[in-house]
Amino acid sequence: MGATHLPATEFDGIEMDDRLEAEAEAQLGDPAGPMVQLLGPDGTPGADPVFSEYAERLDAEKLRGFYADMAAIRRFDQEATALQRQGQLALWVPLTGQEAAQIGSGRASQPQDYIFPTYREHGVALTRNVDLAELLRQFRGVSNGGWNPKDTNFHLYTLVLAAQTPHAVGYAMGIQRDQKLAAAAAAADQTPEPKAAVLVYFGDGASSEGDVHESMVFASSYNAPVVFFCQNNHWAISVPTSVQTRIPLSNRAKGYGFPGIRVDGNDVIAVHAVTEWALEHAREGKGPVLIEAFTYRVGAHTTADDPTKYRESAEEARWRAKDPLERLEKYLRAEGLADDAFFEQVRTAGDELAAYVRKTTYDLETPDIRTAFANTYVEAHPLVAEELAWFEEYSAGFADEAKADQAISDGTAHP
Ligand SMILES: Cc1ncc(C[n+]2csc(CCOP(=O)(O)OP(=O)(O)O)c2C)c(N)n1
Ligand SMILES: [Mg+2]
Repeated sequence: MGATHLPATEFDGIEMDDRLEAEAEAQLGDPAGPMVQLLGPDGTPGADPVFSEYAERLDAEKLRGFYADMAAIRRFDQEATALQRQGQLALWVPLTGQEAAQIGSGRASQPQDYIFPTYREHGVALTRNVDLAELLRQFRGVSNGGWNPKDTNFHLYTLVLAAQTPHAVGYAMGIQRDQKLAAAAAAADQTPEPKAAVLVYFGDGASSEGDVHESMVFASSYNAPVVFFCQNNHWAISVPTSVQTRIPLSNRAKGYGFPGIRVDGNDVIAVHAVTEWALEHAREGKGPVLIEAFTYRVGAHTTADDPTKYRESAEEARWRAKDPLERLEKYLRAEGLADDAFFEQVRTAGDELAAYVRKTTYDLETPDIRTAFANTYVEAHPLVAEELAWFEEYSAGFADEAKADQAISDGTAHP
């Protein structure tokens, strides 16, 4: 008997990697519009009839800020990975490679916008002033969330794929209705609130979930002020994007009746321009937009994953050559917008951030287990009370062991 095989899937042989993508698209007869790129991998600026204008608004300070943000979040990512490896976090979800997609889009948002992330949007969290140490609370298992979304308009992480997309559209429809009331108030001579939009993140894998389809139908039907931001990082754990779609994901928007734009997700300037345009479009009442940020997850899916089991290192090397930080550094240096002293200062700030995050993580207190029972229902519930009583009795059975452990650590245990 030969070796057993998994049945072949109908996707076998339809590889839409970088090289073949244009060919495959041409074959399908419905090619995407060109990918928006304003800064090439070698740091050379590009041009675009619509989006160059947005790039021109960026002054040197803004561009240096993008670099500093991307470097800070990459340093944070390294530190969190190390903390997980040292047993200080239960799990970590790295973002390396996706810094431009996240910093560019997050920096395009305004304070009144509301953001729904997945579980990898640490860079967007930085742009919304979420305390990065708080972000680690969930990954250390001491909190179900970690921060108060009302403080920053940055929602809690959602681990159930695509579950945040219907929430985001519902929220956007709420904004739409509030704005109608605000317009009425303005007519009565009160100052109107600034217009807001929703920015919702999801991955190439999540794009296959029914939730995304339903959300896009609702968003289109109601002309909701929402920007769908898909980070196509080429992998959904071990499943390549070619299994999720046979056409560029941005093309799907056409079927729903709103604009879809593919942008180079490793080009922070282009991502910022496209997202700024899309958020303006949504805030002005022109309806939803889908952005596909074409990027790459350089590291593992999570610290529990080993990508060498399912992809070639040559593919990783191809994408490392398109690194978002390196290309902006080249541009800043070539244009004389930043010097060695600036890059040194960014490195020092990154190390300080890492030290802060490490110390704060060590200091996080383990919550009293009773809070988990107390937070189950708003009011006391007899079944929960019964379960707590059982749990306390069960835990009391370990009291002697706990005492013995304490004595060992105090050095007062007798041999
Ligand atoms: C509804 C649901 N199904 C499956 C999973 C398990 N899961 C977690 S992450 C992931 C892959 C997601 O890939 P993608 O949407 O491309 O996002 P990425 O992790 O690449 O950022 C899967 C299948 C889940 N969390 N939720
Ligand atoms: Mg993915």
